[in-house]
Amino acid sequence: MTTTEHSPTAAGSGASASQVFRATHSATDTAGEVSAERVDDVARALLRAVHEVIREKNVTYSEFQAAKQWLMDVGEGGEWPLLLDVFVEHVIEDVAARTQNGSVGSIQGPYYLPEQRRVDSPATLPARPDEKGEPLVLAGRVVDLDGNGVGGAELDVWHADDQGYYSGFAPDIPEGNLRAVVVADEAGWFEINTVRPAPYQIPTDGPTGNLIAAAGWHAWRPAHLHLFVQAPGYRRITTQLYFAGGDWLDSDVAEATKPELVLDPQPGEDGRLHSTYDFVLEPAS
Ligand code: MBD
Ligand code: FE
Repeated sequence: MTTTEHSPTAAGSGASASQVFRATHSATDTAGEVSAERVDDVARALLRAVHEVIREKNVTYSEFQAAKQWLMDVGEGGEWPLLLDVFVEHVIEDVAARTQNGSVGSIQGPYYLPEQRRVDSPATLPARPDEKGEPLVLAGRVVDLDGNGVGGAELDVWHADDQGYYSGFAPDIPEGNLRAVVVADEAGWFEINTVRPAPYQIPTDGPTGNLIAAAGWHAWRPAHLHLFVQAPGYRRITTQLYFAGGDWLDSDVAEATKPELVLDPQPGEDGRLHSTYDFVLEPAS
């Protein structure tokens, strides 16, 4: 998968995100086994909601044509994954959370890349020799619902750098940078050494950024770490961790923060920021 050679544009990161999505989700994965009844029910409700907005807001022909143009641009810019993950995924996650008993989750977003380097805990995420950003140590334990350690649990971690850019979706960042599958020890303990990421800004030069600017919104997500936490026999957790006091924490454009997910790292004697977090896995259904 070549995802590194893109210009620093919305089109570059959008094309990468679309390409990765297609490569990691087969058509049958998503659309294969949906009954006509379900499609009828959901698609009809969706269209009804659109019709209702048009009537309520007196949407005009010229606004309709502008919307059509913009939707075409979203597709051509490869921004469907970005747009949907920013504005819709948090509600999908809310619905999924209704049946979840382990740790609190959050959205996946568009920038996960599978098959990263596996590193045993205590682990250091792959980083450039001169990687910018405050050194950060996240340590904790993966446990089951009874509080027993889950040995060998995997923490698939990815996050933006000190400039808010993700490897694979911005130019000049080495493949796999600030991404790894960290393997907890036999008692479920883990330690992850990395750097504190910066907030993320949606590219302002693409259709998603155009909408945000046209509406007078802001384009920022607070700084965050992404994680999948998983072990055989357990339901996988998709989550994010944020930083107390960080910018945009109370106004995430993707509405994906939760109070339980906010870290408050403190400087240790080694000069690095330290934080702890435990993950609770429930059995797979
Ligand atoms: C991100 O980094 C992200 O986490 C989400 C959810 C959407 C866009 C960019
Ligand atoms: Fe992100």
